[in-house]
Amino acid sequence: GQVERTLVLLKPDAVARGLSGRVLQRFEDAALKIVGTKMKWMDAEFTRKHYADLEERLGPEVYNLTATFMQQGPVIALVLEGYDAIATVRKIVGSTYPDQAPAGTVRGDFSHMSRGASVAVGKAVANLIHASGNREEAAQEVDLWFAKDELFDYKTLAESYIY
Ligand code: YYY
Repeated sequence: GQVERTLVLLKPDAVARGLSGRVLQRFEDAALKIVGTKMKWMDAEFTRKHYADLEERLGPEVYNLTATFMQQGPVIALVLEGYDAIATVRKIVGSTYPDQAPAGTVRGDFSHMSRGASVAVGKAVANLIHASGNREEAAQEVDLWFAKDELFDYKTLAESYIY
């Protein structure tokens, strides 16, 4: 592994439910460093760019539900940096479907909605967080969401112990 940057979104359900602080705490506790952050209310065009491969991967129905879900309120975007940050964040976040996410993960601990429930009400699964899936995705997503001068280099106190 090595030091990586990854994009995380606190989705509209996380922001609206007032979970931002507690979720961010988990990332900070794992020595992930905030190197960029902003709030944004996504529109249809930006959602398309963010989820560029989703329609192809999961079909138009899932795409449309997810796009609607992402635009129902503002999101908080974060770029997190750390050792194996991409995999570490995914581990902290847990599986896409909250009922398959173990206790101890953000989705496992805070999500209300199982996959079955989301299908039953015809909505996207409300799973609180987006996190880049791999290096290529992370590079694309960080680039889409943040300009170079919105990302910061600095040392945390923990870094002087770890590295
Ligand atoms: O990377 P991750 O967010 O965990 O899953 P993706 O397969 O990229 O799907 C993106 C997003 O779409 C997911 O977080 C919820 C939504 N979604 C859904 O509502 N129902 C599905 N069957 C699949 C995905």
